[in-house]
Amino acid sequence: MSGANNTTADYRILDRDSLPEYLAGIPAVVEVLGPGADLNVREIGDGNLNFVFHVSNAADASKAVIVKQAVPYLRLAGEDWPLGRDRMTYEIRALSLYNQLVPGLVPKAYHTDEQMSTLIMEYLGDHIILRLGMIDGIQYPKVAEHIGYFMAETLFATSAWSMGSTERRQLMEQFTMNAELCKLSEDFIFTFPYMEHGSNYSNPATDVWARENIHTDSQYKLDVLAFKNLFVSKTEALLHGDLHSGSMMVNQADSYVIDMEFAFFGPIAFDVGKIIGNFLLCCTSHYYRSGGTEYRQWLLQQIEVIWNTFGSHFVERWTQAGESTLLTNGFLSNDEQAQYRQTYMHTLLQDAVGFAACSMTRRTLGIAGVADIRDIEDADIRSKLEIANLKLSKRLMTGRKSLNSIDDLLALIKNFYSSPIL
Ligand code: ADP
Ligand code: SR1
Ligand code: MG
Repeated sequence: MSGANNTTADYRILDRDSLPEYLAGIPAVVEVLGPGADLNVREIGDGNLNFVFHVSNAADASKAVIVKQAVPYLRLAGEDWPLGRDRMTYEIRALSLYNQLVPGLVPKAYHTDEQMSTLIMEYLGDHIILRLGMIDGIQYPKVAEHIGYFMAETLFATSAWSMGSTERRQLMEQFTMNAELCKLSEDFIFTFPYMEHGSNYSNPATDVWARENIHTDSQYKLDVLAFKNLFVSKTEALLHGDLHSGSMMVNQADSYVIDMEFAFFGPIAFDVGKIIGNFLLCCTSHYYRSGGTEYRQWLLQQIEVIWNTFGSHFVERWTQAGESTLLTNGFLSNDEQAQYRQTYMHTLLQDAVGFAACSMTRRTLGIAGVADIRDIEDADIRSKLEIANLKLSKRLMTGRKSLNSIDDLLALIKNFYSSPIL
């Protein structure tokens, strides 16, 4: 089966009252929660799209699961904005593949139900959303390595450097029709935030700045368009598709990647750039938040570790790979291959920086903001931080082509932050 084709016949929206009975019919879940147990059910979803329930044994809270269900609308916008439930089928497929590729970096799936658009998975009770930890200025010693490793393993393994032509096309077919979520990204990451649009967020001083410096900057918008073109046309690897600090659950030792419903075959640089952009959004917020200089430095170091871990693992996998769609014994010498890999990684960094720039602007001007900035109550402070993020986005976009290394990127960022932000 290629596209997910959910029918309504077997679908109903679950709630606190109906969940216990639904779960009682699923042996794998009964095994986790305990047979015949009284259940406590809480809706804990804080995301933009779906409903997420924490369900636990009333007598023993250590026995718990997470139930995530897609509803036929965009939660962020309300029931008047229809959105197909197919997204859960793609999340189920991606999570299943990730459990093979990077077990221990994603939650275990206990049960999946495409007709009900439901995923029942491991409860990560000892972990919190990375974005919330970073807002509070908490350092996580392993998270950057985990993110870099996750990207290297998943992106290399699903690329044409690793897979044979036919098996790769079969895998691509499993994700090609994640059309509605790709369209959301096309609209909300690459289009609406750069123009007047009814869905955009509004903060008066930021709106004025955006009108004068974003909406009317043809070169910047043409650059964004070029990245939108890359997004829709470069089917390089299976992307997570929404890899930001809100899609990571962490503690001091472990990190888990969640929420892979946007998975599709796209440009590797998109996943890499999105996560970098989100660390920068947080860094800017700490010119106001309590983390201060030390935490801002830590955030920038993490960008370096993410890139270096990603780059070294990705290149290591590539160097060790056997024959694949793109690797043919005897076609290039070892020296030619090494040279090519270097050029490839270099371009990937520049493209990741372009995607980071888009990510920063969409989270600033578009409907779906980030709590790092949007939760700051003082509109004047918020606006100064927003404008700083927009300026940094523009600086990244114009400067990306002269970046030869991660050191160059960090130098550009530090130079930007050397001017007053507030
Ligand atoms: P959405 O697709 O709507 O964005 P998410 O997958 O991001 O939903 O989940 C929303 C929230 O639910 C997360 O921010 C997190 O707080 C919680 N959550 C999701 N999965 C888990 C899990 N496996 N364990 C614990 N909490 C989870
Ligand atoms: C309307 S776009 C909603 C956003 O929320 C999701 O988490 C993705 O980031 C998406 O772009
Ligand atoms: Mg999501």
